[in-house]
Amino acid sequence: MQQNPASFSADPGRKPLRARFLLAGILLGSALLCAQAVSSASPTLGPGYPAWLAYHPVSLEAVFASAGNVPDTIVMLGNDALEDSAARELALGWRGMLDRVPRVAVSAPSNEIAGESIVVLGTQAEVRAWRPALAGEPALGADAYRLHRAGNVVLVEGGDARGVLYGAFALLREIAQQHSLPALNLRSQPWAAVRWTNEWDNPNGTIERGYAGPSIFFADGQVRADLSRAAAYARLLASIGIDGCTINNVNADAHLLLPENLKQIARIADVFRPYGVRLSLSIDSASPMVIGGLDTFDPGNPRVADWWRDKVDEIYRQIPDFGGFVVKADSEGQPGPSRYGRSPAVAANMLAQALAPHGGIVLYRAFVYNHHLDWRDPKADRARAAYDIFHPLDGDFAPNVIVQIKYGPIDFQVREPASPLFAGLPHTNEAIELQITQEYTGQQRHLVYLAPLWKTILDTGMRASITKPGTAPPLTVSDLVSGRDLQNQHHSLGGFVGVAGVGTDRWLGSPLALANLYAFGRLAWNPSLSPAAVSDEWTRLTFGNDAQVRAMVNKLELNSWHIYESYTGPLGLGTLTDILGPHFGPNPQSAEGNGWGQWLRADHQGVGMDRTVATGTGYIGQYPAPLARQYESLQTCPENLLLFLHHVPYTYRLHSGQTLIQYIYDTHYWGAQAAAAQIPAWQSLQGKVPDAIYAEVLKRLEFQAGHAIVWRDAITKWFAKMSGIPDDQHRVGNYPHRIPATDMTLDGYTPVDVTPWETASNGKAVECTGRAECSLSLTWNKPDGWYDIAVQFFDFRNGVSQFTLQVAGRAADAWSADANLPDNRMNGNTSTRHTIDNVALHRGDTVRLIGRPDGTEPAPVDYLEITPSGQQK
Ligand code: GCV
Repeated sequence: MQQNPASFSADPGRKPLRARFLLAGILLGSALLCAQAVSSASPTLGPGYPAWLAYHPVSLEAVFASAGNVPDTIVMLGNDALEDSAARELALGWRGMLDRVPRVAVSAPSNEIAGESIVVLGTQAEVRAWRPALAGEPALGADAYRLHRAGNVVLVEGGDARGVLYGAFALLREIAQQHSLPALNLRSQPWAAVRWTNEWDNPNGTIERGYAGPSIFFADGQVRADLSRAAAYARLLASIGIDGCTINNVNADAHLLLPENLKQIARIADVFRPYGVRLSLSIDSASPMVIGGLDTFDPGNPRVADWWRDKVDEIYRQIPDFGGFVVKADSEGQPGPSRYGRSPAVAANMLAQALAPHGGIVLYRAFVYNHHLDWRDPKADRARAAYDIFHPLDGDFAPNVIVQIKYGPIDFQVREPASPLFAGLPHTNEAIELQITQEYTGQQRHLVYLAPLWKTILDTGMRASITKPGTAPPLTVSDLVSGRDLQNQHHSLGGFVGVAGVGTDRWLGSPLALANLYAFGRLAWNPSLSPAAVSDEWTRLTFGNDAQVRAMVNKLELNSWHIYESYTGPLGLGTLTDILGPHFGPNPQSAEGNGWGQWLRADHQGVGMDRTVATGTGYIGQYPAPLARQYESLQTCPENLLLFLHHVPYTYRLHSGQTLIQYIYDTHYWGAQAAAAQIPAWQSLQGKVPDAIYAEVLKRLEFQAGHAIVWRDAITKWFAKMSGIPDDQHRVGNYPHRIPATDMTLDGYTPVDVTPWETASNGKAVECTGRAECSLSLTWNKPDGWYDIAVQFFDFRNGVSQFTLQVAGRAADAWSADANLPDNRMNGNTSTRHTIDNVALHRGDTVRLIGRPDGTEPAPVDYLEITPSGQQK
């Protein structure tokens, strides 16, 4: 039964409710407008891209047993903005999934609803007041919800109004997955109190480590006039239980705290509020000097404390539900309390004191380290820093301070062990910092579903329980960040922070990367969920319930981290990317010989940091004894962390019997092949997923397959040179189908050296400068046949060079170097592959590549690879 919105009217007998009922009508009207926007946007990737809130049609019978049972009325027991959002969301879901337009009513006396199927939304207190017998026992806590079916009532009951909103999203999730509702009875509460994203947005609209376009909050030094995307983002966050968002870069601009800017920032808080998302700010700890006119920012100075107290009071006048501060201090050039010989605890507590009267908190980041370490010192170790600095302060932090700890001791690498600091703060609130934006994991150009990586950390058993020593499994990282202490009691605080980096380009740019934002929220809510379950949920919500789509998308997501790890950094060595540049392409040498401390310690005999207690930096000794014992010994150290913890000879035999060096070669070849195999896997879904999403994902997977070859070749060549040990399958450095550009006949192109050498054939490529057009050519002198021609060129961020490939004088293909990759030099960040399949070549044909430079991009080319069609590359 389809209701016409125009027929909404209040019950004439219940006049006092009329105004509220009309309000509901207006709300529903806006919900419907929104619904239209969502449904027309869903097949596209435009501004209204709905991500997992796509609300695809479902089978009414599967969900409600029969179409007649579908509730057509949503009753709000309360009068709260969050409950309004819940009702609006249900209306959207009903429209998209059930093709119904539900009536929204603001009260539900029992005589009005007798016999009618209804959804009732209310807090536990409201449900008790309405129908005491329906209220759940035991009491629901903050943000918790209960979904319950009793006769004709589908109850969405919240511990508070936010819980009602979360319950509404949970109900929609159930429906979207076609779970049967008649026996609905589900309670859920968040694992940890703090579930925030950190956005690293700058006032000028850029985003540090963001890979999806400009900021949704700021442009040109101002808060955006149009905050509709910020509101839509809050809705996405609420749908996965995220309750806080820090809107600016941890490398913070103090000027955001100026009164005129706070007024504007309050507008963002206003659009977050209906979704229960509290706004917070990253701060520059030197603000009292930078914008406050003081001559010090010493946290021990009462004038500084007064300045912060006044500033915090001012913030709360503008933003009454302000969440608090995130602090990056004494880190990577940011000022901090060390300037005055003060500890992080002194700095954090001074801020905490200002925030406490308002209920605000401080998330003080443990990412504090010296980036001018002496790399010649074999005992120096950046991985030790967080524990060395923060462990001695355990117990010194105020109750509204949380120490925010990156998941690993270095920096969001493709694999790291859990930071030992999680176990080192038994008397301090802790949060784990995960990274949703793929800084070191392919920048959304490579498919990497991060939930399996995060789970390795969250599930790491860190500390034995004191109440049941030796009997219970050790407390895991997820236990510790939930606020459980050694006595297994809860601290008041703890949680999850996800560095999201969403931008205007459909949130994360890559449609499949959105599984990471979704997974972050779901794991922050319930870290015992499996990555597979979360992927499946996300897939069904995003693409619907088609079995083939589910199976394939899940397979792609779940295999992706392993594939990426295989062709980047092996066995815990780190991502092996360009750490002095954009952290994207291969450049292992960049990690060595500088003060940043991401050293590989590779030499001609072996590789890996010796972090043992016996002979190394002693880092392993920061772990609790059982874990330290396991990590210390080569025999028991998990092999996937081997090179993080030990310096190992290339000839060392892994448990499989394979040598370390051969393992590195083999996994890199396997990884590149597996990346290529993702393309036909995705192609099998053509016509089954929206065309625009299909095309966008295909484009990214094709890029990834080419870049995986760049990675494979660079890393294997680098290790072959370093170790002097050849690949026993003769693949490394031996590319029989490749013709380096420098070996071809050049017309206008000139050879240049490429740095690092391993990212181009023989360390050289060709560039076209001072001419509008250059070309390189060869005469085909192999048998006639069908061939795939891969052109390896460099695609800079600036400039759009044009390429044309001609065979025997006829154009075989033409393309633009328009990928906007994160560098303007020839190297592993920009090396790109364009493949033309099934080209007929005859002996004697001229194969010519014409390049037309654009601006500072000189149409650079590395090589052509001409392979019999169908043969592995
Ligand atoms: C915001 C890494 C990133 C930086 C980031 C820093 C941090 O070093 O590369 O861009 O700065 O981590 O987390 O503070």
